[in-house]
Amino acid sequence: MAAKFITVEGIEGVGKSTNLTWLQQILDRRGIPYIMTREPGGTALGEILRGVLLDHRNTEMASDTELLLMFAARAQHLAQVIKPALEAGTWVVCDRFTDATYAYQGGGRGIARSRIASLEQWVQADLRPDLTLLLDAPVEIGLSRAAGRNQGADRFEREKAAFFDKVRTSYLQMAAAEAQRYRVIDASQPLDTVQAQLTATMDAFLGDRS
Ligand code: Z5A
Repeated sequence: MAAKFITVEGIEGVGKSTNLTWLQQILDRRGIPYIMTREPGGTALGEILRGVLLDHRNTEMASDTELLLMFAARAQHLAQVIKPALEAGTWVVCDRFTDATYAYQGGGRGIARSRIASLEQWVQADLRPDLTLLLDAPVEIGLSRAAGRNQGADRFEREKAAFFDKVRTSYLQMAAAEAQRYRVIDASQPLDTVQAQLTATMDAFLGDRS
């Protein structure tokens, strides 16, 4: 099986970080070589851009600036980390990727899908994830879990529930439109139930590979 590119998506606080650890254990048990990375970020330069994007003091950032910075970080990430890993036969598990741009900058900020699609084509050419795990839960659950972590809210986390509703709707529309690539996990359930869904989903995806 050629190296696969797996992305994990979902709204704020839905449990991506928690379930990435579980996913890591599943891949370890199968002896699959992989790297875990994230967006925005994943490279030294990308992490600097992440700092700019998340800094709550950058209140004046225009939506187009936000969009272009996401793709600038992504171009670096693809060149420096993602493509070299896949070419070397190493699987890539990425905490968010371009679907987050469609959901947040498209659905949330209202930027036209066609504009995002042209940047996607420019930066990625034909590279797309092989599998996207969408952790889905109502916005109030995600926000209350995130609030429970007791960290200072970043620029996105300061958005209102209505923003995250649009983001969630956008993710669910993409999942329906691209059912081949997407697997929707009901992340509103207790953690052990979510993990069981994830295990079953990965078992089906990985098949006999050991
Ligand atoms: N962004 C964008 O706009 N455009 C783009 O193209 C990209 C990103 C790539 C940073 O992302 C921001 O960048 C993001 C979108 C934007 N902002 N937002 N919102 P991020 O992924 O780094 O940040 P995040 O979405 O805020 O993730 P997070 O805060 O780290 O949340 P999480 O990873 O999904 O959740 P968690 O930390 O695993 O869990 C939250 C808490 O809930 C924690 O205490 C857990 O123990 C608990 N938890 C988890 N699962 C459960 C269950 N099942 N039951 C009960 N409690 C649970």
